[in-house]
Amino acid sequence: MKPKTKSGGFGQSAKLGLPIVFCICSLFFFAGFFGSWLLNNDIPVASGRPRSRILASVAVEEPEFQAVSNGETGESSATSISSQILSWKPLAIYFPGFASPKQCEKIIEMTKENLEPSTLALRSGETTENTKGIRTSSGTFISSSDDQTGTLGLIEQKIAKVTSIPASHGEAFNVLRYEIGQRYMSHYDAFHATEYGPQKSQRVASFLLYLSDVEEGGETMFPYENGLNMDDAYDPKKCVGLKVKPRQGDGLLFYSLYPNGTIDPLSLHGSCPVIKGEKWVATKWIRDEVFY
Ligand SMILES: O=C(O)CCC(=O)C(=O)O
Repeated sequence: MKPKTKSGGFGQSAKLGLPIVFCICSLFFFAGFFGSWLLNNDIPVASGRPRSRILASVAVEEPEFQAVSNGETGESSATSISSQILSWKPLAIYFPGFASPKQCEKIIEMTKENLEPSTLALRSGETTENTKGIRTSSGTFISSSDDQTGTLGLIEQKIAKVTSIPASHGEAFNVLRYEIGQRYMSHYDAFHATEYGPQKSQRVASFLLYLSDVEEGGETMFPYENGLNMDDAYDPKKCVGLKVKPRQGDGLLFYSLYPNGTIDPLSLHGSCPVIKGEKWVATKWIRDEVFY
């Protein structure tokens, strides 16, 4: 025997169900529409606080640069390189992530077999003997044309971009290694004519690319930053003033000359002794003329 269908069975409920489904769908549609309108219009909610735009917190969009037409020696695309002014006195600018860890390792790898004790440009009366202890790192010079991997060439171009001084004004890279206790006492990179005699060209700026982290010590220091410590009592061994901790891949640019071409006395700088670990850095000195 077939079970009796109850009155108001499937056929009946289907008739009633359609309007109900329609009402529920409409309700969801209007709720969704109204909700998204609220979110996109920063309408204050019951608490009285404005609602933050959810979309804004999800995606931080990088600005897109529209390149304009370039001259024969220019570049066809626009780029941005992150930087932080560490000091105006002297002018010192920091570039986080200027080179990749892989590039840094490559530079260490290609130079580590050629290191020799670092030397100094001597003033009259100075000898290797009586300047012992001023600069105790070891290092080597390497130019981008000696690097078949192209790593140094890329970095050189990036330095030219951030300094707006052509790569042809740069000396070869001086790759340095500081072991525990090794340092470079405070000094100037620019040459005072009265101390060093006439020069073919002058050093305008220095770019340091940190090739390694250092566990402790090894900071690049600017003892006279903003006029600090500028009395005769300053001992160039003393690690004071603005100190920059080396971080692999980061760059530090500082200017030895003012825009009028005279030496900035506040550009005195040096390397604090390494206390723990090892410091690797590639220095590029940049001249006011093409350097041969
Ligand atoms: O190693 C440093 O942090 C500084 C190097 C330096 O002063 C130089 O190479 O002229």
